[in-house]
Amino acid sequence: VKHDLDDLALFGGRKAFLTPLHTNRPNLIDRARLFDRLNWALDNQWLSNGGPLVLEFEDRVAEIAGVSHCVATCNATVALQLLVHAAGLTGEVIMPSLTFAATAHAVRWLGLEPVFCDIDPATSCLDPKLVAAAITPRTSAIFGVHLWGRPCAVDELEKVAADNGIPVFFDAAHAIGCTTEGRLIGGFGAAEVFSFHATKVTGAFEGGAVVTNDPELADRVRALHNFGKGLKTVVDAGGTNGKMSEAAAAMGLTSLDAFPDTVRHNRSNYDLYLAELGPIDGLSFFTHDTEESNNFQYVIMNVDERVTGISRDLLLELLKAENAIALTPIGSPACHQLEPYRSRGPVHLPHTEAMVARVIALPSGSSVSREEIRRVCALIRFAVAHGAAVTSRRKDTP
Ligand code: T4K
Repeated sequence: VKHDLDDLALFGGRKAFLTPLHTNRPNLIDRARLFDRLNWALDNQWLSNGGPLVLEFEDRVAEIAGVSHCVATCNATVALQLLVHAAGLTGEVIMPSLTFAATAHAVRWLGLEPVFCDIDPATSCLDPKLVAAAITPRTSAIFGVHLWGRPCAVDELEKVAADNGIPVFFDAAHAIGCTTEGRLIGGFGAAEVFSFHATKVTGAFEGGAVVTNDPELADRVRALHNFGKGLKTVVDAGGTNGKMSEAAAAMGLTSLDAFPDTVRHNRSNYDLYLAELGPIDGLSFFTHDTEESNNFQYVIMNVDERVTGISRDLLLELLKAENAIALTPIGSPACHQLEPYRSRGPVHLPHTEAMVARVIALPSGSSVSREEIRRVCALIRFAVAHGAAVTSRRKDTP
């Protein structure tokens, strides 16, 4: 408990947490089940190349996404690249700048140009009207991103794509188990991509998946992710190695087993944050429609410095000093503010820039307890209650 500014670790006081409380820690799984699966795979002596655990994982992911086809991959970045090849994209791809660099890098790596488009601040995802205005003869696709598990305006984006005769794909790295208007994320656009990185709601150590209802596209992705074996038509890329291993699938399946518990835990963390910090002037949260399903993996808080007297950056610094490792969330800084895109010419995206300057991702996930969250909230309450004083003392502290 902090009573005055001297108690803050930022100014030499004792840290609130002895060991770092990380944001995006891997969610808890049943280790015995994981080890059983790993032992089974070792006994089975089939460790990669479409083994039985990968096939089971693909079936389970397709079911969660409500689609007919799933191709599991080594990560989501490669899954995005596979889609670029499978769909024969060229030239420009329109996407938000407010996303993790992987979305843009996947396209850039293959020599295409990501064209960054501003968001609708209400959704924090692509603004379909701005997307329509950004289309040029060189545009070959739209990549929407369901950032922080908040679904894009899928119908509007699909309409813009159809009107222009190009496909739309969705980077759903954050959005497994989420719905929009009761429809599951996974079945929108030509295909969607999930990530099963360790920090995601469902982890496979590293992993990704392309999900789609288009059998031909699924076949092409499946062939491309295994050196092009079985390709029915010529694809410039030939093929790559984007396969998921049996070990990753063992972890992914065990993590999917835990998914309902993880979501329940995440929901309770999210409700607790809202109850503890929601009433504080100057702090607000991205909320989720209670009629929809969500995985609640990301708890994103906005800091309005004009009200709190403490900036987002200083609040992060203060929390980090206490070992309560909150982060600037995925998408902050935005892609157009990062190399190699920044040097390619100035782009001004006012809504994106305003949002990245004020958001914080708070520690959540099933490895974070309610008691830890209460302590994080107590720190934030103290920091905001003394916002101006903390700011002025920080200026005087070398
Ligand atoms: N599209 C979007 C919208 C994405 O967010 C991502 C990835 C992708 C596509 C591509 O997906 P993958 O190709 O990765 O499947 C991490 C992840 O590597 C990346 O998967 C994720 N998004 C991105 C947002 O975060 P870093 O470099 O920011 O992670 P790092 O090491 O700084 O860790 C972040 C936090 O997680 C820290 O608080 C520490 C904690 N952590 C991390 C790991 C790996 C743990 O507590 N345990 C761990 O094992 O990229």
